[in-house]
Amino acid sequence: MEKEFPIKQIIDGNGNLIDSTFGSEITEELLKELYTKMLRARTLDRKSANLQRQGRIGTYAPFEGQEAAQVGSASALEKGDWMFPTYRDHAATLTFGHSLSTILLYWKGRVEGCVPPEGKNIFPPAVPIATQLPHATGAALAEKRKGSDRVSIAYFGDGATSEGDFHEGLNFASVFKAPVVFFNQNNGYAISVPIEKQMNSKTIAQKSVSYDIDGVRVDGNDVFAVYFETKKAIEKARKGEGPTLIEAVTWRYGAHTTADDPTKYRDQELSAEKRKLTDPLLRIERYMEKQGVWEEGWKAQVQKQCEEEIEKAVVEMEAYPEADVNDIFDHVFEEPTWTIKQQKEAFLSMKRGETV
Ligand SMILES: Cc1ncc(C[n+]2csc(CCOP(=O)(O)OP(=O)(O)O)c2C)c(N)n1
Repeated sequence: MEKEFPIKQIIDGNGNLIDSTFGSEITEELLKELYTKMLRARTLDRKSANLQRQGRIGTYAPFEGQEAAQVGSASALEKGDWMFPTYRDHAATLTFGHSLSTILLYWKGRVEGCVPPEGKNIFPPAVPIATQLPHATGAALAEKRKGSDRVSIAYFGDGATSEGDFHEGLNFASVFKAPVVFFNQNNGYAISVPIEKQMNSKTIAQKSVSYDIDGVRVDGNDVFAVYFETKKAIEKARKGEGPTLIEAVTWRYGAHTTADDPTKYRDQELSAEKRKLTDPLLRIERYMEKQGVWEEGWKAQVQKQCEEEIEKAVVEMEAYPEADVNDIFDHVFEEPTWTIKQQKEAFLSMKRGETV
């Protein structure tokens, strides 16, 4: 099966161009654009993990290592398309138009963090695993029925492919030829469970065979392989030729979330070793060096801009008016049940410092 789904690569870990099919499309402008987006996302990711440690936001799910998979795929979308992310896909939502402060507000537990900018179809991050796949298929089908050429993309991890919703989403999309791209980030683990302990399938891409849809496997740390393969799948969906399952093989360098300790289940030295050859940002730096277009000064300038932009977003997030605690109780049912009323009363009296 691995032979039938070879990992597609355009630039290898040392920064060599190994597939020249898209050679002329890899312009200096595109290189710098994708690199900047990845650096911006990485800067946000590191800042968010620090903010959590300082108690300024809640639990956070880092994505360092997965920037190429997310930035490459999201860059292939057009305005008006639909994005269905998980809790780990902020590089994708940022690339597709979410603001930095909105992403931070989400991790502060604010409902405002789920609201996309005007005209951008970005769903709130799915925390239940795989539930967003049938949603993505449904939205794609709705667009098809309306006669538009908009498409959906659903993001999910390797663990999600063991859930019923993954299979329902793919089956439905296959039967009704929905214009949807199922974008899997195979980062090797579902929290602490390595992929070998979770499934006997050798690849995620091969799961496309059951639904008779196209399946491809790409190096998820090669931003160009991801970008061009996703573009192909999106164009195919837009033309009415149905769904595709993309498996982007990647690795998360950090913890599952800030509430998790990867040293308990994973060899961290191996992870650090992997970074030397697979880091998606280093790969582009090496490629640019070989092309003679890399300048440390340019990187320092981009890094500085990203940091300033993120610092501004943190100020914006922290200046946000205090949430109304009534909201979490008042929007459950139209008429609150006695249990909700009781919970609300208990919570408010606790806030007043009374013993319950
Ligand atoms: C329906 C459901 N079951 C269990 C969980 C608990 N849970 C949270 S994250 C996670 C692992 C998900 O792994 P994967 O799909 O590979 O995504 P990753 O976190 O690696 O990006 C699980 C089981 C959940 N959130 N939802």
